[in-house]
Amino acid sequence: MRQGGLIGCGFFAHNHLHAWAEVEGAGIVALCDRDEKRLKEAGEKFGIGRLYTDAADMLASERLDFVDIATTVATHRPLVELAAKAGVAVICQKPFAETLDNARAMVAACERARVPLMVHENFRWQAPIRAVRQVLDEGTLGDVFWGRVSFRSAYDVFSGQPYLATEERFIIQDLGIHILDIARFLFGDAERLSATTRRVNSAIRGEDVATILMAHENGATSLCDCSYATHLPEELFPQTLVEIDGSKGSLRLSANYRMTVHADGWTQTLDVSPKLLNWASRPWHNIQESVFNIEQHWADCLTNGREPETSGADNLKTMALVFAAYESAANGQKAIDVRRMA
Ligand code: NAD
Ligand code: 89V
Repeated sequence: MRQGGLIGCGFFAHNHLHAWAEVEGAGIVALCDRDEKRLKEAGEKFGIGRLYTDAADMLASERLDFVDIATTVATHRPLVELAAKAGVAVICQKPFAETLDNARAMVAACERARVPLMVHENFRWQAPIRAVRQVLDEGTLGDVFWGRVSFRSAYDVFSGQPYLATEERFIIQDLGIHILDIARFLFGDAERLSATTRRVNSAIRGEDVATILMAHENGATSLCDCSYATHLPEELFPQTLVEIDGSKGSLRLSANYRMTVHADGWTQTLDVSPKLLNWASRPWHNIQESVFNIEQHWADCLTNGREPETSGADNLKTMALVFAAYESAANGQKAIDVRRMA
């Protein structure tokens, strides 16, 4: 079994640890958090006794195959570079970096050290999103010319993740990043992008609404829209809805994981709900299952010497969309050529 050390035992890391306990071929043997209370709580909850308040100490004392970095963005670069220097493979949570320069530096550090690097970009690993991708792969819709990836909610994310209310940048950096990555996963890389943003909730610092229009290399147009200021009759957090039109048919991933495919004169509606893993809880179970899926993917990649889907190099392209969206919104929706950025 590949042995991992987890850095950052906060809000979301508990999902990582539940999932690691079920992954085949890899697991967590040591924990690190600079907050001793959180460290001890996680150690007790998951039965892990090798505990460190300093990541360098953990890397020096343990024989690790990989580290799983689940801290917030500001610490990603020093921690990734530390692991690379120690010759240890790295998983890093999203958002990978606060700047493209930092993202490029982390990719370069891992390349120089010849260690695998995966960004924990898990939304594309959600079962409903994989189901949509399978329909595209089967060619049922023909040539895709239009798509929409949408996440609209009024769920209180700030109680579990208070830093989301105080960061200068909010929805694109935290949530839009997933939505943009799904758009790349479904429609391929983008050439041009333009965006608008708004802050509706005056109690937070950053933008909580964003609408992003992209022209993809394959000629498709997509719309990524996300909001934490949208009060709906049914709160759908954390569901991502998808609409796709192709030359032969259309697909709609609608509320409550219902996927409707219409092509060649027939219509089929499927339930593509995620599994409710035994440690998961609604409504987070969709995200929680995707954490297990991406961790299992990492273990399989280490075993087979394959590059992870969301490698550091791949994630530079998603990060480029994030920064392009902020640049466009700050400049009156200016069209940005994203190929020059990644
Ligand atoms: P958090 O603040 O609750 O936890 C972070 C933990 O890291 C804290 O306990 C902190 O003490 C520790 N830490 C920070 N710097 C450290 C260092 N240098 N060494 C050791 N420990 C350190 O944050 P969170 O809500 O758990 O989010 C963590 C990351 O996960 C963020 O980047 C967030 O965007 C991401 N996240 C991802 C998803 C997803 O679905 N992919 C969901 C939620 C959060
Ligand atoms: O997935 C995430 O990154 C979370 C949330 C779904 C709340 O936006 O921060």
